[in-house]
Amino acid sequence: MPDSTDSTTPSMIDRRGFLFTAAGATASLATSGIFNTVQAKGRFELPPLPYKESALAPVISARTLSFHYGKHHRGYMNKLNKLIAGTPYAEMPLKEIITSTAGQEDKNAIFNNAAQFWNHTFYWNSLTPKGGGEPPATLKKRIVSSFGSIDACKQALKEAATGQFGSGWAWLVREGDTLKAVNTLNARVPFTRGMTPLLTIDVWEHAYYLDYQNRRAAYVEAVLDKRINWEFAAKNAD
Ligand code: MN3
Repeated sequence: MPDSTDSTTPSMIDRRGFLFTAAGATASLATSGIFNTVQAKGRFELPPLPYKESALAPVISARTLSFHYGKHHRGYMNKLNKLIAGTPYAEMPLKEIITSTAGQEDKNAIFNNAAQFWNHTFYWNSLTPKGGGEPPATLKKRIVSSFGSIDACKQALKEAATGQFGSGWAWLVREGDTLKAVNTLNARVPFTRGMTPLLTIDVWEHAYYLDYQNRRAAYVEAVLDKRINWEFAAKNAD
């Protein structure tokens, strides 16, 4: 499925956003650690999966993960590396490439591949073999204050996921002091709109079609109940 035009309005980078450098030396946000190895010598490299390809089964099969990580994620990275070779983007941190190309028609290809490369790295870390269950206490408190209950938060995430027409992503985000469930189309990211992502669920068909066919809701429910990484979300909420 081709990516389409991104019309996200570019905005400031969240002050607590990713500050990792090309060398991966500076990081103000817990999640930035997961990106530390992705850029070296002007080329991005595929960060290792945080678990084995079979570790999320049966919720997400090894076959799905193998294609999704090995073909899709790698494919976005390869295209990005080709597109930025010999340009000033080759010297930029990934997040800066995304924020500086968002909403620019003539930079669509770079935006889409850079954002998809970032989104997938964030997605792998949003999942964990022993996921689901109760969020850590501090995050739980914030969820309850924003949504009313954990179940209501999961329901909002499910609605964001199933309500996304076509390809995209469902996200738990922090905007100011409030947590929200939002979705984005195709490659788009919440941080170009001043929202801090806490976790994400890929709702492109390639994320679930081998395991669930057209049943996106069943995939999202299983992920939320058994594989969602609340610890990761908690680290990103600060
Ligand atoms: Mn995907």
